[in-house]
Amino acid sequence: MARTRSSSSIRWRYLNPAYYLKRPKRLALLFVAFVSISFFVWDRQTLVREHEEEILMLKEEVERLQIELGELKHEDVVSVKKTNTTTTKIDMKKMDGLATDPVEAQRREKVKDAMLHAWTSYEKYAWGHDELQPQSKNGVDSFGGLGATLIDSLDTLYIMGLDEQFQRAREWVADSLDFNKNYDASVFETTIRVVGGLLSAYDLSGDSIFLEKAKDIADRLLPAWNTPSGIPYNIINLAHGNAHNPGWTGGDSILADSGTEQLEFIALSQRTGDSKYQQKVENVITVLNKTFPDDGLLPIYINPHRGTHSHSTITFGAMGDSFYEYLLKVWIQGNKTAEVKHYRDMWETSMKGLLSLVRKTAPSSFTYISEKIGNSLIDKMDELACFAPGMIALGSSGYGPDDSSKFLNLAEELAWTCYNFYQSTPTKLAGENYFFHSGQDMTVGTSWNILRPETVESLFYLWRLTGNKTYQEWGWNIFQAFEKNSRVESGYVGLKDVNTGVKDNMMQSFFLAETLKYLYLLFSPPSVISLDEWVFNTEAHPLKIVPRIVPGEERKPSNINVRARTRKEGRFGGF
Ligand code: DMJ
Repeated sequence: MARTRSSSSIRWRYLNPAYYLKRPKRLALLFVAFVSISFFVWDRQTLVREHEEEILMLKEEVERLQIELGELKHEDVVSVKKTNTTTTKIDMKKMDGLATDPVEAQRREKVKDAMLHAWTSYEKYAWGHDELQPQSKNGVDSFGGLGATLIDSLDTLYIMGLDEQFQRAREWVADSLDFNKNYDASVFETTIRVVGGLLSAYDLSGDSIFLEKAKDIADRLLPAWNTPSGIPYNIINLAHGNAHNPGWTGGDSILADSGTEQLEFIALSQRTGDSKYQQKVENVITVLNKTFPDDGLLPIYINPHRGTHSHSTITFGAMGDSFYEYLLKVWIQGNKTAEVKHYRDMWETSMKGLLSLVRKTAPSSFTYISEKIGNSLIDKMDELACFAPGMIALGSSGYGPDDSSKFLNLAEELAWTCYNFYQSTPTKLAGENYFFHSGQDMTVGTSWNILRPETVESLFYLWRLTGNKTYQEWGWNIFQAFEKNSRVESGYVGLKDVNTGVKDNMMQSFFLAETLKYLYLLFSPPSVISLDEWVFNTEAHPLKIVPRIVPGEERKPSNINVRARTRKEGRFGGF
């Protein structure tokens, strides 16, 4: 017991301060131990606090990224994944969830409703025919019975998410579309509407039936290029392949009709891997380039035997227009590479020529593009030439900064003039062409309106390229004028006279292919058919930009849409 008591009192003496006061070394040791432990604990706590702060920050970062990812996913639904080798598809239904301006969304719906009205009327009264005559409620075969309106509408239906309508049209293409017609078809019209419409439907949907049909009709058109110069005849019999030019041209080929097949035939070569289509149409540009004038302005008639131009009108309107448009667009379609540089060069030369045709009205100083015969300028501009502001804006970014803004300004000035072609009439719809007499600004010449798209096409490009919402307002005003004057019980009609509003009896196929599509895109996010990934043919059919094929070095076709896909397979392109 005595031993226990004495060892316990020895243990407790360490708690007695007097013990340390007598032993300063141990006191110092104790102090050092206390400071070290305190520092260690403080250090741990600081670390924990810092980690907690870091975790909080990371959590916030994760949340922010999740929100961004959500937004990007929405974008992806309506855009097309940029890839050279995968099929693309857009699901427009998801657009409803997009956080766009509510006014834009409402306007987009109104345009979609207009398309539905036009399409439903066509389905009801003109199914399978080229065009609908809405007043008499019947179909007419203005293009040989190729279902022009149906084919022209495929991509518009697809982009608008009108799936059932698209599907019914697809079945007609698969089961009833027959090109073996003893009919003298326009090479130009058949190419831009039928080849272009089918290729666009193929690029969007991935359904190989469209490519098969595009190849079928292109093969029937191809003999038109078998001329001494390679400049095509503009008319060909679809069953027999006999080609010729219309009598009223005096045997000549028309500039626009001969130089507006490049995009479609190059696209066909890319998708089939067969360069023969591309070779025929690119040769036309090579031939024209040999005698290309310094101002890049070609008269509208070309001799298909000699490959030289005849003395005739120079214009950015009827019969000239899309030749210039395709010089620029083939350069874009060719990824702006060295291989297609001559297209850009020719286009820039033509733009110098265009500048020489630009004049201003008095008293309001509207800028317009005049026409030319010989050395004389004619103060006239077609509404058809109102595609030019869009084309100039599209090409402006390829210049250096000074020229770029100069051309963009010109595009904006011309678009203002074109918009005023509409605003200056009682119906607020443009006539077919305008004359400019000093002191009177603009006067309608031919006063019909056949639902043409060129002005809204330019508004679409200008809105996309400048972000200026004014162009949306102008487009909306034009749309409302169509609604007011052209909408009838069974579709849409043109006007015989924009002054009186008297209606005609024709719903042109380009109203569904172009006018309504450009209006719809004017109120859609820019990622829908992005201009970085698609190029529109002159009938507003978007073609996917893919790598060029080099003739003579044929390889596997560009692998966009190489296998048929049904809509049930879901989205592709990474949505
Ligand atoms: C369309 O067929 C095409 O836009 C063509 O280039 C010109 N004419 C019509 C529309 O007006």
